[in-house]
Amino acid sequence: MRVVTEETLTLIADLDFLADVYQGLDSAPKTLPCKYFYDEQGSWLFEKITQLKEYYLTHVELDILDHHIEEIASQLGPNAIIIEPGCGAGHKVQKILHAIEQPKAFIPFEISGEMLNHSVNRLSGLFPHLDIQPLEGDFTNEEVVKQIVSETNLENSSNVVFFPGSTIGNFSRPEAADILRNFKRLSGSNGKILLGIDLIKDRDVLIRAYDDADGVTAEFNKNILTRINTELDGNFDVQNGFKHKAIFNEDNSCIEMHLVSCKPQSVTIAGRSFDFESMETIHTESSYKYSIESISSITDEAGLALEKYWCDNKNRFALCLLSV
Ligand code: AVJ
Repeated sequence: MRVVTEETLTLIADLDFLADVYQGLDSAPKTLPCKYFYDEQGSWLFEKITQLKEYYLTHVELDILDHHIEEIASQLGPNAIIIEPGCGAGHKVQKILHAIEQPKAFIPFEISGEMLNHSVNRLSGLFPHLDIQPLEGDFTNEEVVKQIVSETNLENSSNVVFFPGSTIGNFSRPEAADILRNFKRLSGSNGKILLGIDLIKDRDVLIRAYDDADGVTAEFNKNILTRINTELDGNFDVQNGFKHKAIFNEDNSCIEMHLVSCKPQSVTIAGRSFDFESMETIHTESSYKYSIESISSITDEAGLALEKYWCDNKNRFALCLLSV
């Protein structure tokens, strides 16, 4: 085995990424963390996914928002501070900011400074009088959130934490409860959380959403290998070496995305090699699906009350209103 040389390491900008990739590929079964999907190309591919007809999640959630916006806005009340952890393109929060009376501030809360800039620029163009206060940090980290809450005095106001898109689905149930506890801290006194969850449904509908006919999701999944090649001096055969696969794990109510090795092969990453058997998989993402019952048991665990929820007429997706 070749050892990783000093020279190789100085070429690698993100050593956390390298450590996570080594750890994931040393595990059995092999895994890679889904947060690494989202470089520039990956974020663009995700935007493309949200426009696919098979990927019902985005358009159904937008429809629910449009349909019930007045009731949602009245539940959230006037003068709220809106906090959005992991802000995306901002199309959803835009609807909330339009509908509520006199939002006091908008706080996009993101780990990537680049994404934050993007979101601040877009929304300040749309809402020139809105006070926008970006926060850079990891909303999954309890210590980070505690520090922010005390430094920014958020604990003394009533805030709305907006977490749409079924992003909560990327976390296991215990992790999801921890994240909701963090959101409870952020929401302050008398605060609210508006949470988007994807509902358990027919297997075929779920699989199609994660394995679309145009192969956009396959490209999105494989992009993590391209990233490893360019950023970590890897040599994955992205085109022909691996195939995208989506399965529905019914026991866990969870969609799993995998990359399946098409042949026995060895791949080198920053000087270390990893062997793959034919058909061996890398588990790249879990996307948990909920029922109203299963989400309310998690909100209970986090000390939050599920006050109300809004669904589409086919019960595909739900927006849940939680209160402290
Ligand atoms: C951004 C986590 C909500 O799980 O549906 C889309 C990511 N993965 N297609 C999801 C994703 C494949 C998405 N989330």
